[in-house]
Amino acid sequence: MAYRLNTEQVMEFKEVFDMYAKPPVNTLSIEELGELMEAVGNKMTRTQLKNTVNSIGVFNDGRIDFPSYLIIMEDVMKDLDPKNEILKAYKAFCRADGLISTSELRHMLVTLQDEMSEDDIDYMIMEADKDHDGLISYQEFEKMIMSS
Ligand SMILES: [Ca+2]
Repeated sequence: MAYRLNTEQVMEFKEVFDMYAKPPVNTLSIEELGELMEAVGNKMTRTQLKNTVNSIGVFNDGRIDFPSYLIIMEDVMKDLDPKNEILKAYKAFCRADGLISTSELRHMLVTLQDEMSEDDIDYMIMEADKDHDGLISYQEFEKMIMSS
């Protein structure tokens, strides 16, 4: 599922990009991309940066031009997708053993999202708890979110 940036976001990113991509080349090195990402609150490790840049396959002569940068930002913004937010919340809520009880999960979902009724949530959790042990593993949870 591709994330589409809106015009306003593109303009904002262009402004930031121009601050870091200095003339005459007007492109970013991986280091400069790293500084930029940190400045906009998306601090990434060098490995993450390399993986991101390599994964989009637009790594020409080791520098990132504006269209490539936009693809990277789409990728970053995709991680802010509501489903991913819920997955992140799961990781924050779950116990040390990586499990969450169905009642805690129910509470989390009722709090976090307002598209589903409580009945829908109950049904979804019942379906997700494949082994009926009253606990939802991360795998059970991820399947549930991704299929909803
Ligand atoms: Ca279970």
